[in-house]
Amino acid sequence: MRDHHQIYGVDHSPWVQAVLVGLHLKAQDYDLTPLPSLRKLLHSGVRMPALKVDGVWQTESADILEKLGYASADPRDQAMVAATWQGVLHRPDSLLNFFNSFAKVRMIGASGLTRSIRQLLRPLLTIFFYVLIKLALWRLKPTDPENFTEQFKPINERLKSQAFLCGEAPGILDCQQFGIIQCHLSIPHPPLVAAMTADPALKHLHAWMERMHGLLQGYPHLYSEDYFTPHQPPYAIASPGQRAIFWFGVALYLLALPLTLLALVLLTLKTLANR
Ligand SMILES: N[C@@H](CCC(=O)N[C@@H](CS)C(=O)NCC(=O)O)C(=O)O
Repeated sequence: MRDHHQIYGVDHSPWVQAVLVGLHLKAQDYDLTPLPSLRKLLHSGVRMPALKVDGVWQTESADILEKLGYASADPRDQAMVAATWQGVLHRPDSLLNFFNSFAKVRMIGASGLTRSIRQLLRPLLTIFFYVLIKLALWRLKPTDPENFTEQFKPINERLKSQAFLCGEAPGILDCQQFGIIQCHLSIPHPPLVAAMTADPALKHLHAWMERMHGLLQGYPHLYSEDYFTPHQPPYAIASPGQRAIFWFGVALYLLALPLTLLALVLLTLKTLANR
């Protein structure tokens, strides 16, 4: 029997993507909401992904994937995948692009009115994540590598002799690696995208992406749909009306700046307290 899961998260997040890919590969149904419910907010703040398994909130993507039946990975292999995260802090390079890409994330389910109310609340989360990444940049002061190809070479090497990172069938590492690549493509940084999708030095990685594409027919959170074959239908974005509501929300939060700052501090405290 297909299980039906409620999951909170935005599909820009590599960890949310990993869980969604894991669910899709196991043909499990789910509803994804890009706004946490009040209950989830009180439980673990805005940290994503979050999925209730047997009545208990799970907020670690690897734990969620293991609960879904994927075998855990060796820590060295986990590190190999995590090493391909360089470049992710370019997401807020353009403020407008960052907010626009959040505005485009579609809300599904619920009535039109409920969706519109939720859409008005979402800019607050967008501001939260924008500030979070800007703070990380300020604290870590990362510098770009000479090229973005190097970080993918161990993955590419692994895929020379096997179809998937976990062997002959996709496993937890494949979900996580695919999630990181979707994250990179959700707000593209051109040098990173060029390395990842077109550098011939990564041909085994590209062949693996095509295998994953083949398995993920109908997956609605694909940001790589144009880069690899088999091509998939374009990513379905929020309607112009829903995007307008999002931008109206942004204006409201800016007009009520003191209250917005207070809400951001409360969200941060709640999220930190539950880490
Ligand atoms: N180790 C966690 C990482 C989750 C994570 O860092 N999620 C980010 C979004 S990409 C987040 O919610 N950050 C907010 C925070 O941690 O305060 C997992 O694999 O699920």
